[in-house]
Amino acid sequence: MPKALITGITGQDGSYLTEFLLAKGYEVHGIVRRSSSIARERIDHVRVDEHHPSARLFLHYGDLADSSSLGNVLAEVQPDEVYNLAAQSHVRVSFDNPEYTADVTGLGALRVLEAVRRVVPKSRFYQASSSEMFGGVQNEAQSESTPFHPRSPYAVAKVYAYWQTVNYREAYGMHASNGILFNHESPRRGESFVTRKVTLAAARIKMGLQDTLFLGNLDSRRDWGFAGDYVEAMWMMLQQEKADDFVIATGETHSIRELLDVAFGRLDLDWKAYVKIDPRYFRPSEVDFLLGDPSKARKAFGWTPKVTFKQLIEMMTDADLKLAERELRAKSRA
Ligand code: NAP
Ligand code: G4F
Repeated sequence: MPKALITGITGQDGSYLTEFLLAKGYEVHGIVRRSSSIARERIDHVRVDEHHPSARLFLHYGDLADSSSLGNVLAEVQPDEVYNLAAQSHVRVSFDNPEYTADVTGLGALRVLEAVRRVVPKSRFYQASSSEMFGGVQNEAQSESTPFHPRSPYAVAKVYAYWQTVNYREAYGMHASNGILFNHESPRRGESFVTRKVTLAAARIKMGLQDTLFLGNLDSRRDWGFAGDYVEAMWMMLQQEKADDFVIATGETHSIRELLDVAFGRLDLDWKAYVKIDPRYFRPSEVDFLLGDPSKARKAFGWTPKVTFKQLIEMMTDADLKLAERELRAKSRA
């Protein structure tokens, strides 16, 4: 049975990748960090008693800031594939916590790479690289050959991790690949990213639980896909004979205003009556335009996205409406 180790298993992508790999017959191990309250909702539904003979999902304490924990877990698990998804992944927050972001998102990747090189050098490695690395103003589709121009501490850290991954491939012959993923979302997306913030607010407004939605820049454009489609691309990359770097995107770009149209429109609401601009949500430097060209991945291993932008936002809005209905029921019982 193949074994995979996932850092960031409790995050959006970690949870979808866990489901995907378990369905493929993998034994899945995840690194979780200690926190004062346990936040594992995204994987609770797939967790069974780790001591049960049929268990195939195991969690280990570790942290990307702690090399010893990474080496110890790798030595214990001996994985065939390592997916490095852990990060301080919020761009706005990276301006407030630049050094921490550099440590976890940048150096953290180096710590995982170095532990893999020392402990399980034959293991295949996936680095969660980001379209934020392209950053600076461009008006055409971004591909593997587009130069990087990072515009936040987060993006700078991701560029560092990207090049460390390339370097470990070239210097040590490791099977190490970068997935340069454009924004991908789902009902499990963190509530402070713009898609989820919008779909949750639209649903709560519909249920009378909220009356205003404060947002920042409505003019930026993103290439938004569905996280469930994107984790398949991560796995496909590691099944290639040769490691390489691939853009994963839909090839379509949409503005925040279009996102608002679809989410509020789904609930027969006009967003203009509820949205207010709050300067706190603007960034010191913005990435105005992201549009990915995924043709290299399509040619190399046949990956294409299945869920459209409209389907994605409607899926998220419907899921958040259920949550809002539950919240309202709980309130009226209290
Ligand atoms: P996410 O939901 O924010 O999940 C991040 C994960 O990293 C969580 O499991 C978190 O654990 C863990 N983590 C944070 N700091 C850690 C540390 N010091 N040690 C160990 N684990 C730590 O992010 P996501 O959307 O799933 O994204 C997955 C990866 O892809 C990230 O590296 C992100 O930067 C990158 N990426 C995401 C997108 C996107 O659109 N989603 C696009 C391109 C690249 P807790 O649960 O304990 O917080
Ligand atoms: O949803 P966002 O916070 O995502 P962002 O900054 O594009 O980063 C996400 O995607 C990256 C891939 O390109 C990942 F690497 C990264 O880890 C993360 O998952 O913001 C999207 C856009 C920005 O232009 C932002 O300025 O939405 C704009 N926006 C407008 N109002 C807002 C808000 N973003 C947030 N989070 N909150 C607002 O109120």
